[in-house]
Amino acid sequence: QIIIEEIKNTLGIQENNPAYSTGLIWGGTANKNSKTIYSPVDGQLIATVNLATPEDYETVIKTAQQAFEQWRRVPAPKRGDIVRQYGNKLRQYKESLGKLVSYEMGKIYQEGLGEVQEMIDICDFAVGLSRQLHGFTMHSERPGHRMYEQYHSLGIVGIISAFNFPVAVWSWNAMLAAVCGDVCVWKPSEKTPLTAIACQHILKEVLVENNLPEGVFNLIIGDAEIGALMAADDRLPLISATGSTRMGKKVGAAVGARLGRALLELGGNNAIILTEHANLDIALRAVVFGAVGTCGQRCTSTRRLIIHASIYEEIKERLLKIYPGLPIGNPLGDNILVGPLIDKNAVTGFQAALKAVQEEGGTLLTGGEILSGEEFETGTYVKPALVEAENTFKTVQEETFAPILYLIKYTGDVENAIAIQNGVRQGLSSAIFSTNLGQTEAFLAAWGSDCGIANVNIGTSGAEIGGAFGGEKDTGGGRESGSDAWKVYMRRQTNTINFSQELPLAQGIKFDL
Ligand code: UN1
Repeated sequence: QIIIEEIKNTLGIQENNPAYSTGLIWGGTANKNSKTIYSPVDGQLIATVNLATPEDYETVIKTAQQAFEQWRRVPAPKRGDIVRQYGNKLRQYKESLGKLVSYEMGKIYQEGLGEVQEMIDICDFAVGLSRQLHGFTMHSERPGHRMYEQYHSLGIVGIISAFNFPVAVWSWNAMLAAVCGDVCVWKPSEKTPLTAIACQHILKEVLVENNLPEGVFNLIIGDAEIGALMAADDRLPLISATGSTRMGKKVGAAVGARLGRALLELGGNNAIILTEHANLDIALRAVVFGAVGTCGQRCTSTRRLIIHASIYEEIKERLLKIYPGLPIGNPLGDNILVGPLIDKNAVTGFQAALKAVQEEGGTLLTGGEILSGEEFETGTYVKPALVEAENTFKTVQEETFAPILYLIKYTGDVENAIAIQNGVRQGLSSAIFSTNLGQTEAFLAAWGSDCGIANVNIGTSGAEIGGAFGGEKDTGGGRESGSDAWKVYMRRQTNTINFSQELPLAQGIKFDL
């Protein structure tokens, strides 16, 4: 309760001061269209939120449409200035928002702060970008002609985000969309609506201070029904969705059926390759953080460790020394590395995967237990598991959103390790630890890693915002965040201008009139 009060006060989120269609009742009781939010940290009821109805959805879209007419006329650098102000507010609220992320989602406070830092970083990036929405100019083949291309705002961007990065992934999308002149409608995960509401309230301050309509950034708290409405709605030219491959296939199909644009950031099955030339001290740090950090609930979490046979036993022994002593506990506590899983369903999924992989012939080396006792009454704290397995096992082929690390042995050349790494349906993040240039370059070659992210001597998780983020195959192919990911939020137009007194046709076509 102390945490809730503190968060309420510092973030200024008050009851009956709803963001669009979001009735927030602190500690209140549920009515038929509401959802109670309990913290995975201590099982306390944090708040109750009303879920939007299809009528609420219509209101939100109308509000967004109106705001778009105003917003797309604001010069891009001025839009950047609004994002700059939001970034400054986030600096001000960093600790309290980071704490709320930690309390509502369960990641450790350090990671909660890190998540808000990602938001601040993307704001800074977007501010610079607002003066760099460049197109090319081209030389026309015709005399007295000139060609260029320009990028225009697209419209309403639908953002469907997941519980594990409840605010950062939204901000990657929303801040780029904002400088691009789009308005957005954000449907956060139903599991983590409060962090979203907090972000909306902080944004509202900026919008009010600048006399802009709140409809530039819309929030809708709803269930899968609202997500389906968004995917099928041709008033939303772009849907950016983060979550499971199963969800992404549905969203992608619905958006594709109306020829809309979908930016999908879906499941990963990320591997680290440890060759015989790896610096094992740095490698183990990356492996442990990648596998157990965020309790294995990042889409970039390390799920497979592909180890050269010559160092396999040493790695196994070193991990077996580290795993039993991992600091697991209240993520807001000091020196904790592993917090809880998001809910009991996730715990069931964790245990089911461990059972299944053992039935397939895998060996559970350590972990897998649900912690009990005073600090762990929620039943959401688990011991991260290490499993010896084969890459071809069905369970290993799937993404289980929990801290399970599969140890897979390879022999011979690094090409064999790369084939194992690529031998899954997902293609998000990958890494190699090696000090041998031939091996690292083979990993980065066109015939190397098939993932959207390929790192050398760095783990699979924890990407910086400056690069484009996303992956191939079942990961969905979308790219968000840095580099030129902004282009998907804009429509591209090619302009040919004739300043001569003639009308020559392209390709030299002649005709008489
Ligand atoms: C996600 O899990 O959906 O690279 C995003 C990382 C973070 C983002 C993860 N910067 O691990």
